[in-house]
Amino acid sequence: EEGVHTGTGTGQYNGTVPLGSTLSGSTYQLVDGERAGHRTYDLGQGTSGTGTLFTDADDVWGNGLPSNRQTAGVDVAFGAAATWDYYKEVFGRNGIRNDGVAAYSRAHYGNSYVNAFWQDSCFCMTYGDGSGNANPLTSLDVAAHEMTHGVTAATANLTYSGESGGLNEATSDIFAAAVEFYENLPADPGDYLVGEKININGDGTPLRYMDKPSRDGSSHDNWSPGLGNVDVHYSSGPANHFFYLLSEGSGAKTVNGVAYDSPTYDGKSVTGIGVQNAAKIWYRALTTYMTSSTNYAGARTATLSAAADLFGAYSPTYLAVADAWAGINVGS
Ligand code: ASN
Ligand code: ZN
Repeated sequence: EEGVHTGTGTGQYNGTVPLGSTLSGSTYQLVDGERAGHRTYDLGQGTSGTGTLFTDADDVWGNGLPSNRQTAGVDVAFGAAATWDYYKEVFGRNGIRNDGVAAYSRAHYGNSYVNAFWQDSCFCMTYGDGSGNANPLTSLDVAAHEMTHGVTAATANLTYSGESGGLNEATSDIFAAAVEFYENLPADPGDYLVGEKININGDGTPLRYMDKPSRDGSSHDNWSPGLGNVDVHYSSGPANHFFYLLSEGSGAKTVNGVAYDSPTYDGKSVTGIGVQNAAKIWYRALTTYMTSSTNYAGARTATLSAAADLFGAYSPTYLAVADAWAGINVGS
């Protein structure tokens, strides 16, 4: 009958997943009736407007291959749904602005466009098809990263330059990892890598590494006085490193089959508290204590305040937060 349905889709990266759809007349639309009506559009290689809403006759979407136009739509619609569910189920957050309103997603932006982006102006996310239009930037971590830019804008509103810009970028990478772990897809289990599915470097390596961000050749591992002059996608490194240390602890470790080896600036060890506890602390810091001008020192005090609220001042978890900041050369 008309209205809310749950279809099935096969994405390029997410595997076969459930998808919220809506039956209108005899056609299913990629409109997620269970999540405030989030809509997924096919830009058809255009770069403006909304193109066409994805529609389908049988509510079975995509085939896992980039040659099928629906495949990218499956991955981005699922990414938006998973991220919506994560914020709602873990934090009680009702949408990006906590106002119950859905954003929308646009796939197939431009030609061989190698990026994805969030815009507050349209309250929407947009995804390129990547090199050769065959490596779309539509993985779960990329979708969660972009959607989290909307959450950051609606909360701390960290200015997108200087140290606050690095913290803004790190916030998107942090919740990208948290969503991946929470969703635990067989096709894309949780990791502390960013963009490991999209082959953006052409050699299968990820875009960013959280255990030791300098593995990408550009990101910084630790805070230093000139960090605010670094591109925000590289000055995010120390905060990503903080989050890894807090989640998993220092040293060598394998998680879901991926090997990490996280050093500390001060040479002292950090004991991990688990990714979802670390994410809870970052979320409370972001939404309660950080402001548009928060820098790394301010992020330290914000997360310590959040940890005190959630776990108790000077609790083992609070002390792990302090140790993880010392591990990236913030505080002592
Ligand atoms: N994909 C990039 C990001 O989310 C787009 C940008 O540079 N803002 O950071
Ligand atoms: Zn970003």
